Amino acid sequence: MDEEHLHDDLRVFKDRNIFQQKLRSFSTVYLLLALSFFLIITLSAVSLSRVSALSSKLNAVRTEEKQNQNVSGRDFLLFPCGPDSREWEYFDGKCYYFSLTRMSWHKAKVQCEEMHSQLAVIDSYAKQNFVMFRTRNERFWIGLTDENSEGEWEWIDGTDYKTTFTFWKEGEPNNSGNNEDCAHLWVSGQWNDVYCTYECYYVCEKPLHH
Ligand SMILES: [Ca+2]
Ligand SMILES: [Ca+2]
Repeated sequence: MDEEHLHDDLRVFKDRNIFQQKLRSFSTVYLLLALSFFLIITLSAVSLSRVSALSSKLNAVRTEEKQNQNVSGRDFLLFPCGPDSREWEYFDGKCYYFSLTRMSWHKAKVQCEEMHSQLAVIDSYAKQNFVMFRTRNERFWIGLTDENSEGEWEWIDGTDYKTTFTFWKEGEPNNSGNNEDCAHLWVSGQWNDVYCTYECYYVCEKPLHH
């Protein structure tokens, strides 16, 4: 072997060595890349599962809050006819509306109907008691009339007048001037008949779950 050959061999060996070194460093880089990729995937998976666990916890809390509001929430307990409205008051399974404006009996009847309710039908002392404390001696229409046949009083929802509670003022109904066919609450919540075009306040009622 001459010197030149030896030199060549040495160069090939060197080149090989360099190639192997490069290969090794490449592998290291790839290995590192793969490792970081794996790490990123794992971390993302962990954080994703944490986020979803958190959000499901949050949902559970929210549902619980809603349930609390429905079951024992002060708003719904105090205002079953609607916590966002001061117009309707709750009593014994129904919601009542006490008008702030005056109008004839027929207009009042329509007003109640437009609010998916009817003029109040007072069929018990408990209900009378509830209504009279809120009408405060003012005149308020109720759903009672003898328009169809003089002296034959009828509740607008078909409740039998003859067998149910009444609370007429003494001497009423008197059909004064032969023209009094609509009933309203008055002083001490007692009832009076007056002409139907008279303008006074009115009480509407509707079931709690309409
Ligand atoms: Ca009458
Ligand atoms: Ca009268």
